[in-house]
Amino acid sequence: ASAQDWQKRSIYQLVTDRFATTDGSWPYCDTDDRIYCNGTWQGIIRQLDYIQNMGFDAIWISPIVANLEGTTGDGQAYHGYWTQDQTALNSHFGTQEDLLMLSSDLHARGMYLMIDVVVNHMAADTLPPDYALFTPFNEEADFHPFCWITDYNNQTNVEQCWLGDDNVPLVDTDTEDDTIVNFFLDWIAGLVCTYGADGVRIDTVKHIRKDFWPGFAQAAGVFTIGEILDGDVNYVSAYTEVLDAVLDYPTFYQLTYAFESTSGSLSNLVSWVQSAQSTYKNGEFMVGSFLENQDNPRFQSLTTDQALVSNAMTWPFIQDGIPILYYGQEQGYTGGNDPSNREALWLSGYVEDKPLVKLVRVLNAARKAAIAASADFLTTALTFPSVTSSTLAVLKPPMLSLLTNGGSDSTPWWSVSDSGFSAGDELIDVLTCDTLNVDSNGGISVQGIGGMPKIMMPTSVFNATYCNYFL
Ligand code: ABC
Ligand code: CA
Repeated sequence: ASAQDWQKRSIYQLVTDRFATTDGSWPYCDTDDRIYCNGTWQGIIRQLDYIQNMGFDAIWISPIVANLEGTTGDGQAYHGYWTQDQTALNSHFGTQEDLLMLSSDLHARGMYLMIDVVVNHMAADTLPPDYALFTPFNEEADFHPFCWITDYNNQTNVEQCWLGDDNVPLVDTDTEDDTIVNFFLDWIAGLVCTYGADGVRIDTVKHIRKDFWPGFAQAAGVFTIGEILDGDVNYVSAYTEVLDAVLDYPTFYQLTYAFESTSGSLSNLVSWVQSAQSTYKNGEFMVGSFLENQDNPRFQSLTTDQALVSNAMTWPFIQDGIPILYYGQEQGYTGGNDPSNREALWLSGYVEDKPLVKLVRVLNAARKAAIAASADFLTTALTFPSVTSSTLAVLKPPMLSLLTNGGSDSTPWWSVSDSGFSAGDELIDVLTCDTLNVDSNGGISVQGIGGMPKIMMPTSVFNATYCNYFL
């Protein structure tokens, strides 16, 4: 599927080992142990209703290829990022038939599959590594000479030295070598074709020279979204030129700072977003927008104020890019830094009758309704018609979202003089089903309760039955 196809989608990100088991059992899983917990591709198939019921129409699964076996000083390779054999599947997650079945079951539901891939490195459990353990490259000369990354301001150091640590060095592939480059072009084409992947999430993009990526993306032949773990818009922006899309790390940081407490800065969030809109190749349209992922502390490890949580969770669904929700966020998981943020989802019981699960469902419904109602929704850049120290209005017609970081004790007022709607239009808050009419000057003024956000849409475009789900 193309970048345009993905723009309409909403992505559920999951760690295969932690999402669901083949037989539906709920094995003990302590994140601190950093070992495999038995989640599988068959388990994902078993829980596709759970994902689809929330309104997601795409999933991003953790890496699928064979990883180093056994227990290292940093635990086991349950997350899938420690490649040992690029040409075999990780048997902990199932067989080739299982993965093919996942792909075809998704497609039968009209859903997309995104596969996570790692080109930058292979993983070893000794230093120096035993190169003979790697497939297909099994010689020292296939990798950059050993040096740890020590200087993130030196791009050559970032690209040609190694990530990881003494326990698990991430042995840096020589992506300057044509034979290796050509292998990866064939490899990604084959992977996408074999497993019917509709998109690819690319790991450690900033650790490989930029001009490697256009050819790789072309060989993939489907939507590519890269991980550039950096908070700086200008740094990330360069990669918007070489891949279809980037994970929106700069906005992620500002979103977190803005809503993790009642004193966060909403105006910083606004200026970062505006800067990305004007700097990225396709503005903010070609980004993956997220509040949580496998590398950062979950939002609820920073605050458990449910109003702040609800406001922050709303953002990815009302902005210009593609929403991504990391599994477990909807169940209110609170894990901190890696490895605590990779809790087993079965421990939640996959309960759907919960506030945040319902919030996600209505957020997806609102976004889908906006896309269906307006041909321009996906190509109209959001604006901020009102910003105060604790309130924010985000306009992306036919959606006007009202956010606040006042917290659950607050009763915010939003006054938006230019709402983007016409005088007299009836708007519905999709989170409460409350309605109001646009005033004679085209503005609205509305008070919130309990610090909760509002998403206002014309009554004519939002099916009010979705509000009932939320109540
Ligand atoms: C393991 C243990 C951890 C332990 C760690 C040292 O080793 O589990 O408990 O703390 C995989 C596993 C991890 C594992 C690692 C290393 O491998 O999932 O559990 O950690 O063995 C991707 C994936 C990630 C994956 C890998 C490796 C890469 O999303 O899940 O990890 O394939 C760098 C990379 C980034 C990578 C990330 C983990 O490390 O760039 O691609 N993620 C700065 C640097 C970043 C750096 C980041 C973290 O620190 O600039 O490049 O990311 O080390 C902002 C700045 C940023 C700054 C952040 C911290 O602050 O703007 O620049 O990032 O304000
Ligand atoms: Ca590298």
